[in-house]
Amino acid sequence: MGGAGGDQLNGGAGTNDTASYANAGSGVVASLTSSFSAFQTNDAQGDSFSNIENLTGSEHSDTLFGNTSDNVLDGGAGDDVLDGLGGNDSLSGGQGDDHIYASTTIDNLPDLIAGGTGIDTLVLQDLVSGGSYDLNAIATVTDHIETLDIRDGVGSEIVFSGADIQAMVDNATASHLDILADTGDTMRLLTDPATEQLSPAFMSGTDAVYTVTDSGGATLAQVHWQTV
Ligand SMILES: [Ca+2]
Ligand SMILES: [Ca+2]
Ligand SMILES: [Ca+2]
Repeated sequence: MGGAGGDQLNGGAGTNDTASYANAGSGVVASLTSSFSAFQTNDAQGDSFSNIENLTGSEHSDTLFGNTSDNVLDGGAGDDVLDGLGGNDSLSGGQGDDHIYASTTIDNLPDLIAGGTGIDTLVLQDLVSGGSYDLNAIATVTDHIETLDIRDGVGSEIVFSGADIQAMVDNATASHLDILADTGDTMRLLTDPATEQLSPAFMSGTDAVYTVTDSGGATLAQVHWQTV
């Protein structure tokens, strides 16, 4: 546990060692990637980590960076920012309105993205300009996320099913996902049009609440597309 002042934290052998700031009196910026160590603040300022794979934040608003290995980042309470920086990470926001960054590349698919309580945002990274990304893989590992942010400066297509939105938001047929998009982004239902439909039909550039309905017209989920 890193207290005030610069600490050298060494987890020793094993692949599941945690540096915890759970008792810190204010939020910390902490990074397992040493090149970001100059950005560390408060109880994490001056701390260096070796053989540490995981970080636990305080009950205040923290920013936690992992490294290229598989990390467990737990923000705890407060409005936290979590970025695993590659590998198969487990990223838990806990209480508060959190922002969790995750790569869309297969090799860096997180094992877990858990928003916890609050209004939580998943920021997708590494989307390909002109490419199409199936949300299913990341939706499968995602819980309690209310907002999807794909504003990365490139135009890409997001494809999904009603089940994917339900898996991400975890509110059954009342699942409502806000999507924050660039002007060049589009979305499409991946499923057979005879099975699921968007109502109204998606119009690129039109910000609206789109309802995913099943073949009988029943609501499965809603997507609020917002170009901002
Ligand atoms: Ca926190
Ligand atoms: Ca990582
Ligand atoms: Ca949260």
